[in-house]
Amino acid sequence: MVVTVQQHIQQQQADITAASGTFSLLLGGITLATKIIEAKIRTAGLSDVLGAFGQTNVQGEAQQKLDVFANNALLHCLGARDMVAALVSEEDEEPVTFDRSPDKGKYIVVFDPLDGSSNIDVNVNVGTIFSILKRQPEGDLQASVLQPGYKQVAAGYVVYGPSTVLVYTTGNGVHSFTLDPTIGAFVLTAEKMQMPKHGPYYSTNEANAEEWPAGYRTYIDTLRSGTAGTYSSRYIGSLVADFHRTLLKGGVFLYPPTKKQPKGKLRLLYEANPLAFIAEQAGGMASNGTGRVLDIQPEAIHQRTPFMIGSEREMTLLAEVLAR
Ligand code: P6P
Repeated sequence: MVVTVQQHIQQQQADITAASGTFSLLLGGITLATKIIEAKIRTAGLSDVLGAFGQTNVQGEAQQKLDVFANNALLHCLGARDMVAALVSEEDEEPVTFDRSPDKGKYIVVFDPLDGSSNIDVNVNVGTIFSILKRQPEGDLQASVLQPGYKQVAAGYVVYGPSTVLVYTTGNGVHSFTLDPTIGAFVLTAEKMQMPKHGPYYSTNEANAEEWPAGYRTYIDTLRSGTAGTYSSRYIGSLVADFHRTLLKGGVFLYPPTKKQPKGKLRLLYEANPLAFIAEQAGGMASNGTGRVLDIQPEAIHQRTPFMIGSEREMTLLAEVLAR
């Protein structure tokens, strides 16, 4: 008997808010949007959705047509759910808010609608990343958006690849689902996933190496030397795909600070935090080079962070090398 995401959520006992129908409905908005996105991606080459949209987003990046499509799908599917107080997207400068009372609008969803979209034209995996926060009783809505990652209620991603896989956690382990196109539902394929304590891959854009602080060059040189074990380099250039491999096979992904981007390239709220929550729930680790990603107090919704994430052994060695 297949188990869908909504059924799985309702089986979760760990967090009553996660098991409640409201939360299950909320996740249903995300799975619906990602199925709409998946259907468009699958036929991208056949319809006029490839290439640039002709505008830049708040990040100053050229929006791809599918970025806009994916963003609109999530805003539409989630905005219609009355438990949503606000939506924060990589594509929108400000949060989209809804005039709902705090007892109704209980959740804030933060998302990167289509991460790695520049790869879509060459048919490389892309993904949707999401993070769910509870609206705080005190303070304004902005204060509820800028919560540190350890306060996430849930986090997950969908990787659009040879198959479409959704991975999520509500703090009670990491679980994965595969989209079954014959029934149009994400079906449970793995529960309580564990990231290997060690893995044979390091994943980083080595073209930036001369711009990194020296400790990161020393670290990668150590992995390449064979003195810490045998490693291969794997870099897809699509965060969700590089992380999904790291979750399943182990190893380490790094996007260190560079001279051009001393605060890092990747975004804290809707890239680093959700993946860090998943990694820690699976026995892995996530760091900004000086501390735990999930402990960072956000100051702005689009702020960036240096981002290293992976297996216990590789992340422990990184901390040792950076501390020298
Ligand atoms: P670079 C894609 O544009 C992205 O935001 C992530 O998906 C990916 O990990 C990173 O940027 C790749 O950046 O500088 O190596 O091309």
